[in-house]
Amino acid sequence: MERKTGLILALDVTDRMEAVAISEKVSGYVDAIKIGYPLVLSTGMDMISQLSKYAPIIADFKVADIPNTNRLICEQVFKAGADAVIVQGFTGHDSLEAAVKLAKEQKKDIYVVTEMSHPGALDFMQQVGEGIAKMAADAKASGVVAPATRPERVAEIRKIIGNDLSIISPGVGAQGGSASDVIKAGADWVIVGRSIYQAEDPAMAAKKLVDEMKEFI
Ligand code: O7E
Repeated sequence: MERKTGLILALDVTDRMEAVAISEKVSGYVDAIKIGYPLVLSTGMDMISQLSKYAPIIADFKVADIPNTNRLICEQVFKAGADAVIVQGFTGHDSLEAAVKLAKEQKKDIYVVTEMSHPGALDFMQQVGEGIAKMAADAKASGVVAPATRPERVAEIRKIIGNDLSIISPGVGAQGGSASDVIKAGADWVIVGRSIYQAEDPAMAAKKLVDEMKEFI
């Protein structure tokens, strides 16, 4: 994924027309559009190819299965036109490696969830986040997902993965994180949903975030 703005739209709307209208409005400000269960379950897998004319598509299915099933899922998602798939890391190295191997064969990307951005991530995920980051680096994934709500954790995770992997970071705006703070901490992209798609003017909201990050990118 090429970094021009540092912004990824999380398009968690459930209406096809709305999804297309918002994508059209913000396409000049985003490097990718992340879509997941809310939109795909309500509209269908063809949403991936429909939106791919506006930006590269990151399919957020947080894939978490045995190696063979991970591979089968990723195959279908890439076939549908996605450029990247999000997988969970807690399933371990073999499950991750199956997804990464397939992605490399198809010149696609895998991003691995380390520690999530919501408060409940402190119950279990934070304890294993650093280990997952190390595993993602060893597996040569394209990058990891780390929480914009905790920039200090993003900085820790950056130290573990070095500069070969990217960090994409959700939790800006509605969840309380700051785009410029997390970019300064070491993230390459912020992933933003509600602050853009629920805004009166989604293009203006996206532009504001891009302007805020510009000097740190
Ligand atoms: O809070 P919002 O509306 O800006 O949306 C954030 C998006 O990022 C939403 O799609 C949510 O599912 C996702 N997300 C998190 O909020 N926290 C995480 O830790 C991980 C994700 C995520 O997208 O993981 C894969 C990239």
